[in-house]
Order: sequence, then structure tokens, then C-alpha cells
Amino acid sequence: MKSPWIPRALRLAPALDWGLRTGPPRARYALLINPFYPKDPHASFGKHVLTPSLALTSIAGATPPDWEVKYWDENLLQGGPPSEPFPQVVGITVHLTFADRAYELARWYRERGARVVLGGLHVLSCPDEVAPHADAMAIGDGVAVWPEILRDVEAGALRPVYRGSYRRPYRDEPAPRRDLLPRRGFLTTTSLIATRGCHNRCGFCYLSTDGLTMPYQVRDVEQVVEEFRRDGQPYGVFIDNNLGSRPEYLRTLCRALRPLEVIWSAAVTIDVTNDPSLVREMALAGCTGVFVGFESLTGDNLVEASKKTPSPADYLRRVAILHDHGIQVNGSFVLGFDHDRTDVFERTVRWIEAARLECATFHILTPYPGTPLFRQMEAQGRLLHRDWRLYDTAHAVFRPRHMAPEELEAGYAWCYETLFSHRSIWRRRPADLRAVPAYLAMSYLYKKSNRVWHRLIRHRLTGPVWRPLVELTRRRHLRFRRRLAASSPGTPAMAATVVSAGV
Ligand code: B12
Ligand code: SF4
Repeated sequence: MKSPWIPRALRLAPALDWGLRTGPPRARYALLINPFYPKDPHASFGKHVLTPSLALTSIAGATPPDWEVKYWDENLLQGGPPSEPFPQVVGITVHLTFADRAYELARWYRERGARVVLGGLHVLSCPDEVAPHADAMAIGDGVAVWPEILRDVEAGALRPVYRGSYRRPYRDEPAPRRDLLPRRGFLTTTSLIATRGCHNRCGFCYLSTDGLTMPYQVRDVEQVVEEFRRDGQPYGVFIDNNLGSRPEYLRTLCRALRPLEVIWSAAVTIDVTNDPSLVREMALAGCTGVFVGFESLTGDNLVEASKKTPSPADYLRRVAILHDHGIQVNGSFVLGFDHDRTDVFERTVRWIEAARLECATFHILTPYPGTPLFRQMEAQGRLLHRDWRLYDTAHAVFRPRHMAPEELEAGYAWCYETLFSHRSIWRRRPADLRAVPAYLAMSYLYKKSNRVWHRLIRHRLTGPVWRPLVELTRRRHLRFRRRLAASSPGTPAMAATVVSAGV
């Protein structure tokens, strides 16, 4: 299969000028960097500027007031990393797929006199690999250790390793510094997080990484509502692993969000539909879309992955409950489990069309280092290599049970190509005709505009381009909510009259 088009700017990180002479480090100035990663040409390029990760803004929130802090995201395509003024400390977040780029940046800044601190998921799972590239590593919760790291830099007493515990009360953490983000650079800067951890422990998930203890905790709903309000955006995205882990908390949160008259989306597991009255609360509070990890339509795959979830046979009915409340569903599917054969691709896409999921994302099963899945694949001699750059869920990095790695990759590409086709977009249109124009606008901007995304990103047009659609959706949703509130619970509401942004 021919590889889809991808511009250079989304494939290669900006070159570093190794000959550049910089000024002396400015005391008490910290630069926080989200490194570049190559984008998957099969998926939407727009997804990377939907909403920012909270890793660095959370660290920034914990920065002592006498320190200056700046945020730099290489994926916003604004050129090479900043060097003027030159930072005393550079904090870099490291995931396995962009670890190489993080190390390159670390070397560049260290050679010029900055102290480099590396943190993030990859530091937790592979500390021995990361250690030589850092002056200090933050393992676990960075918010807990960042102020201490900066104080130690000031005192000239930086230690090589800092361990942050996730056991501290979550509500005590400062709010992330969203004000540091370029507002026009993202569809919305309001990434929110209300809960930490998850009631599941799926064997392939990063939450089951060795050494990661993340007890389930929630922030006070008032804190979350205040963060949403303060950012002043009409649309927010909850990046929690599973916002519905504790249904009663979600209900309380929804009631507190309702007066804001904003719209939002969140990741939940499908068991959020156990209680349709909770789905109704979500809709009344402005939820226009959910990201659901269905993972697989084959029950045996879910059992082997230790995912506690309703039976796939019941998924259609459950999706309809969300749709009946005007909530779009973006389904996430993992391909390449041990019970998957080559028919999995067509079966999954046809099911998505039958369920009329407005959007879906596909992931090739990827054994993240430190997880039970990684240990299993390693013990069975099925890992193909340890080139972390390809552990991006778009490449087969292990030998699947019932197909060749090439077949898995080709099937993955076919799934995206089919799902993003005009035909499939049309097949999945909302049942309510009034919602179709907005659905098509969103779908085409998100799925069919890969030729223009790098320009929108580079010229900081992401926010302005999405804004009218988001505002239109918010207004439609307010009307929808009024009708929903007037209808009695249990009546399928004005089925899918609303289209959510982006997800
Ligand atoms: C927002 C998000 C995105 C955004 C933005 C990504 C980005 N890199 O900017 C988008 C939608 C673009 C995205 C894309 C992808 N994502 Co993503 N994403 C997330 C999500 C939902 C939230 C991240 C977040 O803000 N967490 C909250 C912060 C506070 O936690 P944190 O990042 O762990 O940071 C803490 C510590 O690690 C530490 N820390 C982190 N960095 C630093 C730096 C310093 C200096 C210090 C001191 C400490 C420190 O302190 C922080 C506070 O405690 C997570 C799931 C999750 N809930 O975490 C997945 C997640 C990170 N994504 C994941 C994946 C697989 C992807 C994709 C590959 C999926 C795909 N096929 O498209 C792509 C590629 C992106 C890439 N290569 O990074 C996986 C990563 C798995 C792994 N082991 O690496 C996760 C964990 C989801 C999952 N359940 O599997 N993603
Ligand atoms: S339900 Fe999702 S977040 Fe929770 S453990 Fe499983 S994959 Fe991870």
C-alpha cells in the first residue's frame, strides 16, 4: 500500500544549530520543552493540536514565584528551540516515541551550560537508559519534586534522581499554568484533569508500568470548575484516563459544570452507560463527545488484557444511549491482540459504521516497556526490536499470533483509509438531519484536511479556524440542553442534535 502524504515539517524535527554561541544562563529562568515527534500520516494531523498535554503546565504551576518559566512545544512548528535568553534549567518531558529527540535537545542545552531535568513516562519505565542524558531525572509525579529541584539548582546541590509520589492529596496540587500556552496554537487550551488513576488495570496500559503507584484520587469539583472558568474558552477536554471511574463523582462534577454553559468532552469507559441518568447529567452539563476505549470487539481479547468491561455484544445498545443524549462517540480500537485474525480490520470498521461512531482511532497493540504485556511478549520471544521511535501504535513491533507484522500494519492503514473516506463519513452521519452540516464540517476539517494542517499550525491558525464551529456547537448545545431538561428522564432525547468539536 502506498504511504500517505506527510509534509517534512511533520516528519522531521527542526535541525539544531550545533555551532550556535549562546549567552550565559539567566539565573532563575526555567524553560519547559515538549519535544517534536513525527506524526502518523494515516491519522489526522489535527489531533496533535486539539488540546495540549498537562505535563509541563502542571510543572509550571509548581514553579516557585521567584523563578521565570516559559513553555515551548516543538510540535507547534515555530522553529528551533529558544536560546535567548539562555535558560539556567531546561525541563523536558520524555515519552518513548520521542526519547531520541529529548536526548538530542538535552545534549544541546547541556553543552551550552544549562542544567537539564528529564521527566515523564519514559523516565519512569526506563530510568537506566535516560540517566546519562540528564543532570537530574524526575521519576513519578513531577509536581511533587519540581520546587525542590529548582531550589537545589540554586544551592548548587542538584541530585541525579528525584522521586515524586502520587500518594499526596491531589487537591493540594496547584492549578496548571495554562496562561503560558499560545492560545491560538490549539483548538482549546482548556485541557482539564479531575481524577488520577483508573479502576481498571489493563495489561497493555501505561498505568500498569512497574514502579508506578497511582492511587485513584479526585480534585474538588470547585477546583475543576474554577480552572475551566478561568481559562475562558467555550470548549474543554478532560484528559483523565477515565472520568467515569467513580460515577457519583462524575455526577457531582456535572452538576457543578452546568451553570458554566460550556461544552466539553472526556475519556470514559463504556460502563458509564450503566446508568442512563448519569449520561443525562453529562449531556445537561455540556458533554458533547466521549472518547471510549472499546479496544476490541472480541471478548476473549478483553479478558486476556484484564479489561473489566461490558460484553462487546452490548456495545451497540450502549452507544445508542450516548447518541440519544446528543453525545458523540470517538471509539478507540486496538488491533493485533492474540485472538485477532486478518478479518479483524473489516469487522471493526463495519461495526463502527453500524454503530455510527462519529470518529474512531486505531492503535496497533504496543507493548510499553515495564508493562505486563511487554514482559509477556519478551518471554515469548515475540518482540521484533526495541527501537522506541516505532513504539507509536502505528507500527507492529511484535509478532502477532495470527498474521504477519506487515499484514497488521497494512490492515491498520486500511482501517484509517476506509474510515476517512467520503463514503464512510457519510454513512456515519447523525440520524438527525439538522446535525448533518455541522458533522460534515467537523469531519472534513479533522479528517480530510491533512494537506493544510501544517500551515494552520505554523501560522497559529488552529484556534481561529476552529473557533466559529466550536461556538456554533456550544450554542446548539445550549438549545439542546433546554429541550433535554424539559423532557422526562428516560425519553430518548432529541437524538444526536448536536455535533461535538474535534473528537
Ligand atoms: C493529552 C495526551 C495526548 C495529546 C498531546 C500529546 C503530547 N505529547 O503533547 C495528543 C492527543 C496529541 C496525544 C497523542 C498521542 N498519545 Co497521548 N496522551 C495524552 C494524555 C491523555 C494526557 C497527557 C497528560 O497531560 N497527562 C497528565 C500529566 C500531568 O501527566 P504526565 O504526562 O504523566 O506528567 C507527569 C509526570 O510524568 C511528570 N513529568 C512529565 N514530564 C515531565 C517533565 C519534567 C521536567 C518533570 C520534572 C516531570 C515531568 O510530572 C507530571 C506531573 O505529575 C495521556 C494519558 C494520561 N491521562 O496521562 C495520553 C498518553 C500519554 N498518550 C499516549 C499515546 C500512545 C499517544 C499516541 C502515540 C497515540 C497515537 N497513536 O496517536 C500519540 C502520539 C503522541 C506522542 N508521541 O507523544 C500514551 C503513552 C503511552 C506510553 N507509555 O508512552 C498515553 C499514556 C495514553 C495511554 N493510556 O496509553 N496524546
Ligand atoms: S481502562 Fe483505559 S486507562 Fe484504565 S487501565 Fe484500561 S486502558 Fe488504562
